[in-house]
Amino acid sequence: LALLSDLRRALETGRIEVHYQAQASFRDERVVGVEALARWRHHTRGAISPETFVKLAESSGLMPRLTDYILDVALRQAAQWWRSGYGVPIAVNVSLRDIENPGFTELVARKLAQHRVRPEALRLEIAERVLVGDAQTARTTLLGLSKMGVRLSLDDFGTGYASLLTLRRLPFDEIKIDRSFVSGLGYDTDDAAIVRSTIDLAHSLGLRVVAEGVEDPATWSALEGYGCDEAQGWLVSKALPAGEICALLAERV
Ligand code: G
Ligand code: G
Ligand code: MN
Ligand code: NA
Repeated sequence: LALLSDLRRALETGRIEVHYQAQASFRDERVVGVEALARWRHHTRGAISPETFVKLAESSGLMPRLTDYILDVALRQAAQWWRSGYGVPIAVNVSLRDIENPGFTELVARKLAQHRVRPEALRLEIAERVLVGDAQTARTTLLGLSKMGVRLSLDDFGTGYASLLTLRRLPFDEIKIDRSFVSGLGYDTDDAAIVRSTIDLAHSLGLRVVAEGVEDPATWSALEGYGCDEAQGWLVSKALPAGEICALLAERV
């Protein structure tokens, strides 16, 4: 409970930071996107993992506030990068709580207008595991966002139960293969089979594929051979503060 009120205060006083992790194209190794990742350095407890405070926000009703905050920070940053000539689409994680809110599409439209960012420059990531069941409001929200031009990513793919039907019914244009499959590529033949067939399946449905957790050149080569589109992971960059990732953007966009 103390942590919850500290989180609320951190959001009010702007003490949640946003770091950015680059995504690179396999084709030419250029940076083609960044993911915004929330970071919280608690004044006495030190770094609190996003898993902890995202879960806390989710269970306490604070999620809309967190998402609103991250969208503001990330879109302000995106607008600045575009003005500087090295703009790339920026990805923001959202939760089921967000997309179940009937006003969410409108909120995103308002924020894009406020920060003067094109809808195509924003990507929203939704974890696969949250999309079980038939959440009709969530579906309506995703369709509205997609119609507006915002791009949608199915995150942590492989960890949930999204069926082929889900992929067909919802307007995703990208999946992100969870790093638990990617990290074993070098030695686990099952992981290799899963990753290869996931990429083929996604492509045949017209979806682009991002591999998460690419940490070494051998994994990069394997994924390149499977026809994967983009890599995110420590080999490309860690999640870095805006001031540090912009050097990479200036050089590799
Ligand atoms: O890379 P990292 O350890 O920061 O991320 C841990 C988890 O927290 C990931 O599942 C990521 O999607 C989630 N996460 C990080 N930042 C945000 C955020 O701003 N909003 C939401 N909903 N989830 C986030
Ligand atoms: O939103 P998502 O669940 O995809 O969050 C990505 C998580 O993965 C974050 O916690 C991030 O810090 C972490 N991460 C990103 N790249 C790597 C990597 O190459 N290796 C490992 N082990 N973790 C990574
Ligand atoms: Mn993500
Ligand atoms: Na993920």
